[in-house]
Amino acid sequence: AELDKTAAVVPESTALVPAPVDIANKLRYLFGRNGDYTVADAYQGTSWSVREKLIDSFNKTHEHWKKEDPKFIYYLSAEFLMGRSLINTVYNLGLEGEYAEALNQLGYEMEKVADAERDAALGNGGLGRLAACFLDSIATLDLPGWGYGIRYKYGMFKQALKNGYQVELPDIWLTKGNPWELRRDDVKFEVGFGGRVERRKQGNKEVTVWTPSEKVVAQAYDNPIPGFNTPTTSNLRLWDAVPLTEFDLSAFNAGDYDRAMLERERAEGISAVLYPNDSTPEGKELRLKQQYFFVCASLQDVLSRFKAVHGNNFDLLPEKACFQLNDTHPTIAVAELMRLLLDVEGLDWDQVWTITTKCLNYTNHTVMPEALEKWPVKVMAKMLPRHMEIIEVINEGWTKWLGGHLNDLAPEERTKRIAAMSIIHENPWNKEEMLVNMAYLAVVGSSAVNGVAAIHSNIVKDEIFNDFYQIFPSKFQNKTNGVTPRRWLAWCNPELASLITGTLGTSEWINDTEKLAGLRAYASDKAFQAKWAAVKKAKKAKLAELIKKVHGDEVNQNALFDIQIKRIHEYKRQYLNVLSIIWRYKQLKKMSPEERKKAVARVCVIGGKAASAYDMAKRIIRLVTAVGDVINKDPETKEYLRLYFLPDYNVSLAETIIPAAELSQHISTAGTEASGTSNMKFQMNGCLIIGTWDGANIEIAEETGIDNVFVFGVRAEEITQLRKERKNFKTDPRWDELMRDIEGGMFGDKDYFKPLVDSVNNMKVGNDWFLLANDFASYLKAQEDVDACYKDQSEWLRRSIMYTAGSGKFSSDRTIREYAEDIWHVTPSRPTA
Ligand code: NBX
Repeated sequence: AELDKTAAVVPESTALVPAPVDIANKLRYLFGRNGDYTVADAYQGTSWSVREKLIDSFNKTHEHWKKEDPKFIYYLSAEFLMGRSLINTVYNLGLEGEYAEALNQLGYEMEKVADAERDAALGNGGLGRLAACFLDSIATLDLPGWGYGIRYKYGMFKQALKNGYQVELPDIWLTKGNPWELRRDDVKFEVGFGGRVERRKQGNKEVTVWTPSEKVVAQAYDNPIPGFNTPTTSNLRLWDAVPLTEFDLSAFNAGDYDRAMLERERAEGISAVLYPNDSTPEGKELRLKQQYFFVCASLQDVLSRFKAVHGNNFDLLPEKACFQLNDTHPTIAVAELMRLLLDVEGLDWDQVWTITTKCLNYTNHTVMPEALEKWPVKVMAKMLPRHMEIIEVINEGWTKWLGGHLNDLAPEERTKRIAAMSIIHENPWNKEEMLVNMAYLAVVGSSAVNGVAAIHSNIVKDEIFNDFYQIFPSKFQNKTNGVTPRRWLAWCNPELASLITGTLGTSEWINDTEKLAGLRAYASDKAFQAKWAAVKKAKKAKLAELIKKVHGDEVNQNALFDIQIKRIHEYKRQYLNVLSIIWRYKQLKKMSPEERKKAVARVCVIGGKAASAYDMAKRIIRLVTAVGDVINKDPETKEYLRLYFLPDYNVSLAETIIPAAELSQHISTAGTEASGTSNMKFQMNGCLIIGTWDGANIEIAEETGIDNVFVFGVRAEEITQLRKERKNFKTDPRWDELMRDIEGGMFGDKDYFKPLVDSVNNMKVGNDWFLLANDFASYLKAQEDVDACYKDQSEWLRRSIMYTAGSGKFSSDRTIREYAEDIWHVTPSRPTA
């Protein structure tokens, strides 16, 4: 008999089950718990319950997109630094009332429950977090788009302190399961490595066949991304590497268990761990494998969906799909898309090149020359022999075309220019070795190339890729970064959000941050300032609680909370910050108790991870902790100055620190920080900025009012000359004094700090590359200006309000709208609610 199909229709998931019951059900049937819950249980029950609402919304969105078949943007990124999901999901879906109430009924507080979640830390820093903010905006703006990346088993290492030194611990984040992902057992692709390439005759056509010597399977996991205030829920598809066959059964049967396990380990190794380096490429074969692994799976996935709808009409591909390369990490996509269309689909070179370059776009995130990825031809030829061939052919065509294009140059000049622009070139440090310059491959293979802040995009055009810019000026664009105002203001600072909403009479600013400008009218209003100050005070109390928990110290909550949080790097100059703190300490020591009472008290916080192999960065961390150990114990000054290093800086910690900050430091050497994005998060939360004329600081100052920002230091245009002259630079006597203090052991560990002192003083080896000494005096002066301003609380509060009011531009919604219009050419497609 016919089955009654209607009976099999699943009801609207949990829609009819009240949330408290549903949470209890999840705990009972997924975890076998019956009452007597812990907070961790409450988190599990809540998130597995919320997950179902998320999946409903995800399914509706994707049914709609399947029907509409709009053009999609695929954001290819080796990193997505998502942080926690519970609060974000509940708030973005508008379920906060329901779940807060449900948890109350069960005897829990949403905030405490949310704290039980582990961060998804599949990224290093700015680049990875930017990708996460972009996904939030893509979904919120109803743009058909997905992220594609790697489901690392171990994310960014956890940082602990041992006697003040950084130690790295593995981030085992998946042990308790992950309610925010869906394994797609029907979405798997083979990815090959190594082997050989042959030409074969097929009829009257010659075809190329690549036979890899090693194969693994990419298994898809979907991570639904809820938009805010919209029915759209988008997707982040992450790939896990698994062996082709569960076991080599013949080996297993023969009792050769080691060999049976080997393939599994080799495969799983590919997606096992995130490389913890945020500025220098690893150069390891496994890293190249990771890059190819996720790019290959992602492109196959997109092409298979395309073919299901459009068959072999590949000329249509650029109208249906475009890919954004998040820095050079996914650049092998240029060769892989070529390979798939040439060898698998059988199209011809010219057609494939046109399609490929129309589909791809590249974002550069750094100006550091050492950060630009280059892979030895040897390594690539061995691991990806067909791709190496394709890159060689691309480069032949490119250099030949260049030759024609540059034919009015003198012959030697022309040869030089072509060599300088060749995708494959000699290693300048080892003439024997040839390298593939991934950035050049990305520039040549893309339609658009962009930097991430106005000054950075100019450096991209005028310096890093100037030769290319001269030839293709219209390829180069600027897309100033932004951050999501949901996570970074509304959800992490609900107290400030509700004050803003109450004052503006609408919460529309959460979708339209330009509306924050309405706060300018209240900046000098004493009653409003008092409310604004009360919010800051409450957030400072939370941070003080955290400091107490980590360091056991009570801090003066009336002190100025002064924060620098970001990866530890010489160019970001945490060292300069420490020097000014030491200077402040010494001044306090010289004062009489009466004079001290008039000084502005400060609680300084520094946080950030050092790449495991970055020796100098680790010494900087130790300097922070060593200086803190001395200062924080000094009975004469500890009321007025503290310095704490907060370990394991991550997204969640940032959500606590940023709302509490009154002053934040963005003090990179001018021209080195591509953009910075925490500066935007601080600005949104009414935190004043002390910073150099660098990255997005410049645009933030323009929007906030330049007089409201503490700007110091030399300008980017001066750097080259100043580096040349640094040997003859007359250092400030205060600088010399501080160097003697550190060298003399004022903070102990003098041998360990010696290389730090040398790094900014030993001019014989061309040191102080980041020009700390040059900016030192103007930095101290800017710090005095900070103190003076803080003494006038009304002026300080006025500025603080002006920061939030001026932050409208820095929503990632604005950034994504610009990408969508100028680069991707995708338009919104919203499912019906
Ligand atoms: O990208 C960062 C820049 O330093 C920031 O100025 C910028 O705001 C941010 C977003 O555009 N770059 C960055 O975070 N790079 C990396 O994380 C990175 C990671 C791995 C790697 C090289 C760089 N191999």
